[in-house]
Amino acid sequence: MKIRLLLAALACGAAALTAPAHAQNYKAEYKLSIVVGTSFPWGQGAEIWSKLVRERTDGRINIKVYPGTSLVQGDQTREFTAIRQGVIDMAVGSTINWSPQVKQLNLFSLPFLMPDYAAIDALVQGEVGKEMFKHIEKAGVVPLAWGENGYRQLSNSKREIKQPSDMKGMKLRVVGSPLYIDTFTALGANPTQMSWADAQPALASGAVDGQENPLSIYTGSKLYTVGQKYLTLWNYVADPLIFVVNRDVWNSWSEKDREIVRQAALDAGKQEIQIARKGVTPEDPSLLKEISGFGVTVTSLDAGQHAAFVAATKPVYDKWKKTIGEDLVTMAEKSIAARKK
Ligand code: X2X
Repeated sequence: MKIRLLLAALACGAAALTAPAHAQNYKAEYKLSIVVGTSFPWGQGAEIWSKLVRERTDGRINIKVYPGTSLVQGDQTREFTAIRQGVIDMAVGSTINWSPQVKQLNLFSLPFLMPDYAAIDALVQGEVGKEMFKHIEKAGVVPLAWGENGYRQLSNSKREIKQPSDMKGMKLRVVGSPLYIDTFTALGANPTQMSWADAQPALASGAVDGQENPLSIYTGSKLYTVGQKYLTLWNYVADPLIFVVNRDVWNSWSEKDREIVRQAALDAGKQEIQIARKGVTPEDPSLLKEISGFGVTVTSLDAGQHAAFVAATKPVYDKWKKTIGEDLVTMAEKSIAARKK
């Protein structure tokens, strides 16, 4: 009896010694980076993740959301490197912004690869998603879950765009990867790369004629108030979001806390995807109605018009298939062909 009590006391003592030692490695606050504000679906996903982690760890892991990619002065294509280096602890980031460092992420920016939401799901929730996570892991960051920014639609202040020739010479702001420069050059436009922070004043001053972004960002940023009165729905690319943690931060957490953070990311990602699709799907086009209400000309493409855009960008697709990796792109094409609609 005595021995058992003694052993129990020793065990408690050992736990008491290790527990505070571990907690000491925890930071008072973990910095989580996002590009847009917390009112956007993207930002809501980050807030949900933070809240779930705080609750489920009883405050051991306390996350603060930094919108506007402010931890890298708005330079969103430097975000991934900053996460790897530990300037940023965590992020919910777009595949586009991280594609300069992880070239495989350009997959989602291949023009007209993903024809519908089932195709996006088939990629991120399937084999391709797992493969992508291996590449991110290899690049030095811990990926946990997928979210979604969404199908990127084209807006401009000049004229209705129904065919590639309507884009001739149009100055369009694009982000991130040189793949976007190639795509818009192939379409006859005049693309210029800049951060989202710089894009908004450039649209307001008329320095650029147009841009491409998901409708939640178009409406959330009220781009119709800065002359972006023509909107073409062409679903040419969609950018998923990825919930990640810096590797050293990840390793500093207990096994139990890592599991909590991972599960919270999966839960938040699932919710975020639902929020991101609200009002912009064929089943629920309510956001489109709202946009038309602001005097915006909303253009949908018929099959022939769509085919003209696909044909014009086909050389870009073929070129980038090689850069991204033929095996990975073929895996994606097969996953999409086999998707459940
Ligand atoms: O900069 C953009 O266009 C945005 C906000 O959609 C991304 O960060 C990819």
